Amino acid sequence: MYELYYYPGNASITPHVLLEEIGAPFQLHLVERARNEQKSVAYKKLNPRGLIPVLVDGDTVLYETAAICLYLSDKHPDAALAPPCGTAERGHFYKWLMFLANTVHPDTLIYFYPERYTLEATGDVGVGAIKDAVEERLTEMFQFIDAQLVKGGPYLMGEQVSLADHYLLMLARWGRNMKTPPRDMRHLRRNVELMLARPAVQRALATEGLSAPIF
Ligand SMILES: N[C@@H](CCC(=O)N[C@@H](CS)C(=O)NCC(=O)O)C(=O)O
Repeated sequence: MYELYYYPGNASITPHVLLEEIGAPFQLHLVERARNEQKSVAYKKLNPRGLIPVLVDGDTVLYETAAICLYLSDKHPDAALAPPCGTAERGHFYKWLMFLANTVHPDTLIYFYPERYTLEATGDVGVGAIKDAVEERLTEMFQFIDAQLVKGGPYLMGEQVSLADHYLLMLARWGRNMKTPPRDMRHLRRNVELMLARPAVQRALATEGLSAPIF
């Protein structure tokens, strides 16, 4: 049985949703962030980076959200979470997943933890400036995604939903308190609404106790 170490609404939400999509048995372990459990000696045996999520599959212990998602997708091809290997569609799918995981996701970390991105004691003003700048960058990225969806949506891969859309749902949700939130971008909003309507997504949100406003 899979085991997923999670915290409600954290990056664990995407692997959690995928496990629901797949329908394989899994067990959730709450990581107590209030007690900084992700930095404990025991947890760091699973993820030496001290970050959520971690997936355990027998002897296989994995961290990094995108890696976990691809691993689950590869193990469960029937769930059709990604286009077949060796196709042009697979190439475009990689492009989207890497863009989300390598470019958008790291900027969301700066947005949520701006104080970690300056060595100087810049005080509230400096930290606020970092947050403002990264919010502008994120807005531009979400607008870019919105513009791409105009061309070929409603999903990132066109007519076919993929785990990249699930990853996007997580990131769009995290942007919900921005001055120009993703929900104000028409095509991105449509994408997220379609994802939110999926029973697997609803089950994961309910289990994690996440209620409106979701994004
Ligand atoms: N690149 C990592 C980032 C994971 C990450 O930053 N997780 C956050 C929760 S969304 C976390 O564990 N934060 C706790 C901390 O920084 O101590 C991944 O994709 O798994």
